[in-house]
Amino acid sequence: MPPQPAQFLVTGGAGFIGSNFVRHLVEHTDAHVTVLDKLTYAGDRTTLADLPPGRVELVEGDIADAALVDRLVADLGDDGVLVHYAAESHNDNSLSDPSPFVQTNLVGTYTLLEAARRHGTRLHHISTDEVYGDLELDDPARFTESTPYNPSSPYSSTKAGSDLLVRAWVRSFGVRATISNCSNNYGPWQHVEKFIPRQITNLVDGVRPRLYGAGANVRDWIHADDHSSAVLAIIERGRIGETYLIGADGEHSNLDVVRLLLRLMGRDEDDYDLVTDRAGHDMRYAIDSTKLRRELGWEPRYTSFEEGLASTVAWYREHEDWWRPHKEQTEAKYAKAGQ
Ligand code: NAD
Ligand code: TDX
Repeated sequence: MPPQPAQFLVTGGAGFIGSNFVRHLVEHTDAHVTVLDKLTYAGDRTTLADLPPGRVELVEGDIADAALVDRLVADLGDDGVLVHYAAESHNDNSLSDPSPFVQTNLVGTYTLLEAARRHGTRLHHISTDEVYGDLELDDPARFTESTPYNPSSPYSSTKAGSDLLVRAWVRSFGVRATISNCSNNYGPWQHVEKFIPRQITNLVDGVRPRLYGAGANVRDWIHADDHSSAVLAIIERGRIGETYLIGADGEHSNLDVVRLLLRLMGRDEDDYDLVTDRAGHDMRYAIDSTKLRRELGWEPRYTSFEEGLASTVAWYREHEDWWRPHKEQTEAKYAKAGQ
């Protein structure tokens, strides 16, 4: 087994999945973690507040700030790893204003790559299955590492562009990077703008869940803890220059998810509203994670979606102080869009 890195720089570590990875590092390694996060509307200092200050340091700043990034990457030293989660991450926002998506997802990633190139730093880039576009509901195929890129939205196209920059920096400049493309994550600490937390917190407030279109679209759900264990496996044992798809065989239609949430929260399963569909709404995502499982021996721990969702509902019930400050403004945005 190769030695574990002693230092990590995690961009976007105050967001949903990045903070999950920081917790995973604190629990499963002895490494010191520096988080670089701009603390946009999606990043919250309180998400990291309970972690030991000797292990985790939060630096507030922008991944597109070349001088700051250069200093932090230089400080990582020879055996440090840069793990890049920071992004504008919400499709609906990318439809109303694409500009921060271009700036953070493309220019920000470029800035990190240039620093990794200058300092010879190992980089892992976090991406999404949305770069592959979408599948028909009855298509027997799932996405693999060789599926052609075909993104649909300003969000997914800027993520696709960031992946291509990483590939080019590996090939042209020898940057030591890996990429992972993961399916839809759920779990604690996810912003209330996203599908599952939005519906849970609506139900806490006595508001009916909101399904776009007919609710037929399918997402492939994975618990964020399983995403984190896969990323650490890739950092520790993955091959440089390779892409790994991360997924846990969790395909469900949005309607099925809403019905399950209604049942788990003691409500009638038909108690939802259909609202204006998302423009260009991808129909279905599905990941074939055979390469990751065979090559690195990774397996998800959450094999029951219902159990994972039930523990997520319990978390949101217990952590209202964390999500409440974001709820009203988020719903006001949706109301404007008829959603
Ligand atoms: P999120 O929106 O919850 O968190 C993003 C974090 O990045 C926030 O803390 C934000 O403050 C920070 N950030 C944004 N712009 C920044 C900038 N310019 N400089 C520094 N920090 C900045 O997102 P998430 O859902 O946790 O997603 C994290 C990563 O995982 C993204 O790269 C996303 O594309 C990818 N991903 C997400 C999912 C999912 O289901 N949520 C699935 C696959 C891949
Ligand atoms: O209120 C809603 N009602 C609804 O039906 C919301 C917010 C969403 N939806 C639908 C749209 C999607 O089909 O639910 C599905 C999931 O929506 P999001 O949570 O917005 O996720 P998605 O667009 O699938 O993208 C997510 O997964 C891939 C993350 O936000 C991305 O960052 C990640 O790359």
